[in-house]
Amino acid sequence: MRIRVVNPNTTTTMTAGIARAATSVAAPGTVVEAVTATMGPASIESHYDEALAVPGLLEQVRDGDRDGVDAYVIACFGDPGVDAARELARGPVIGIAEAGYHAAAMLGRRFGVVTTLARTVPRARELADRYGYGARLSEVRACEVPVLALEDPESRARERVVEECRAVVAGGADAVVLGCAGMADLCADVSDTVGVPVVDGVSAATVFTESLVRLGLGTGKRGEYAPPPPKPVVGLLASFDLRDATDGATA
Ligand code: 2AL
Repeated sequence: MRIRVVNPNTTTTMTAGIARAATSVAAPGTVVEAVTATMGPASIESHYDEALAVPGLLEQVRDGDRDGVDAYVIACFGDPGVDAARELARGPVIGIAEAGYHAAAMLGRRFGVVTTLARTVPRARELADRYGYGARLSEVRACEVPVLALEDPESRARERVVEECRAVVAGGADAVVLGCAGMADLCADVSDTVGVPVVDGVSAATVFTESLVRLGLGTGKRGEYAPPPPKPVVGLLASFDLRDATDGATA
């Protein structure tokens, strides 16, 4: 089984951490392909960044489906482009917020999230509503460490994440979801320190996609997630024209 874990930001050191997390939980025989978007922002911490990250991640899904990839993880906590990716993929596509929330909701009554910058808090809440977990989400707290600074020991990221996780637990949460793919490496250590289940969405999404493939289940292709209607795409995005791929027409 091939699972493509897409880092939709363009920072390869972050992809390496994502690959470690995904590989460490994958079953023997599962091939985890961690890939980095070839275009887009270095990190994703605004709606603008999210929008710019979507073409790069769709390229990875489009090419993966052509090459026989079985399932996809979108490894950014804003779950950018997940619906569009589902239109391109036959297999399952799971975002890491989606996976983290589903896992946390099965581990306790209420869960909280610790994200990077405060400006990403509303997006984390919006996604909880979207996935049906609004009433189970106790709070979303920000550690105020920018995404790429998570890798910098001088940012004291681990301490800041632990501090915010403790505050989430003090607020009544039974479990905590880490709100950034760049926190995956911290997860086991933070969980031991904080004393409640701490969920890394990258690992959760990896095993969820793996399970769905093992069950023989893929994205439903009859309605909303059917392949997008082919049409001309021009300008910088011309390579995203799907007409060659779908009906052999030329541009
Ligand atoms: C993220 C993430 O997971 N990857 C990224 O570049 N930004 N999330 C976040 N809350 O900042």
